[in-house]
Amino acid sequence: MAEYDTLMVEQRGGVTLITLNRPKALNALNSQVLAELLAALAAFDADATQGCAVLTGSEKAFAAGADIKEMSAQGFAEMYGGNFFGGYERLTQTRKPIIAAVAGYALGGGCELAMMCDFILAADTAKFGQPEIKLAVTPGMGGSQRLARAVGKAKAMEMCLTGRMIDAAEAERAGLVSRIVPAAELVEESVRTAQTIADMAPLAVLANKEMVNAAFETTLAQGVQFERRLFHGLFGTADQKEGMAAFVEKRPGQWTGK
Ligand code: CO8
Repeated sequence: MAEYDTLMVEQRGGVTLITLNRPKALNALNSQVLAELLAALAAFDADATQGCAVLTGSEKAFAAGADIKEMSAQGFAEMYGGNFFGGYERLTQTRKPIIAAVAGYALGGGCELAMMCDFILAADTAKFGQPEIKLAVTPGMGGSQRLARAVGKAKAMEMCLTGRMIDAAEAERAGLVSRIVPAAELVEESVRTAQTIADMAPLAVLANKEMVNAAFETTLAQGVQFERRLFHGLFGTADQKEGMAAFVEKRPGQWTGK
């Protein structure tokens, strides 16, 4: 498996565990992290033995944002001309699911990175925020858009305009995270959840991810139509035959991914 400077990557059964590893900078995201993360996720997506990824950080910080030291001296020409961090959106094109396992700070780009994953499991120590306004800028990796969709206008607006952080309990109430886990169990529980997904029929996993994401891009009628077409399409797979036969025969399904 490839070695990275800013990430640790390991496979646990069908789960790829990716750990951001810039502890001295609280996992601040720079161009190297971006390049390595995209490479690690591309390798995960292409590996037929892997069914779900977990992206995590340290106990203190999932990621404290984009690297302020890397950005501070840049001008408009470098940022706009070089499409600074523009490649990050490619992360959302990963076809298999990615769970963000967040402990400690997920701020600015760190919160945005977590929201680009398919769902967030939060440690009870997690803190989410978009503090860019305090640096006289704004979110730049989709935060204003994804936060507004996740928690609604009022809370997103307050968070972006004041930079106020929310804790795990508030994040769960607001619908930003799927659930809260004790910090000491975060990685194990996230890997367990990811393995549950990795054990499902692979084509059904891709289809479920694709159709939930379609809810954010289409009208209700188009989304429902898209769902029905994918549902119909899965009846052309061997795994659908196996899954329904296994239910009737009261045994676990054996998937071929076909
Ligand atoms: N960038 C660079 N270095 C950082 C960052 C960061 N975002 N966050 C922390 N660090 C560094 C600190 O500079 C410090 O380094 P050193 O020891 O060399 O001084 C080290 O990490 C430890 O940090 P602290 O001493 O500050 O630790 P504390 O426990 O006192 O505080 C905080 C923790 C509250 C998380 C604090 O570090 C903090 O406020 N960090 C900055 C948070 C922030 O403002 N994030 C938003 C950044 S901007 C952004 O993310 C924009 C995203 C969009 C970009 C896309 C462009 C297209």
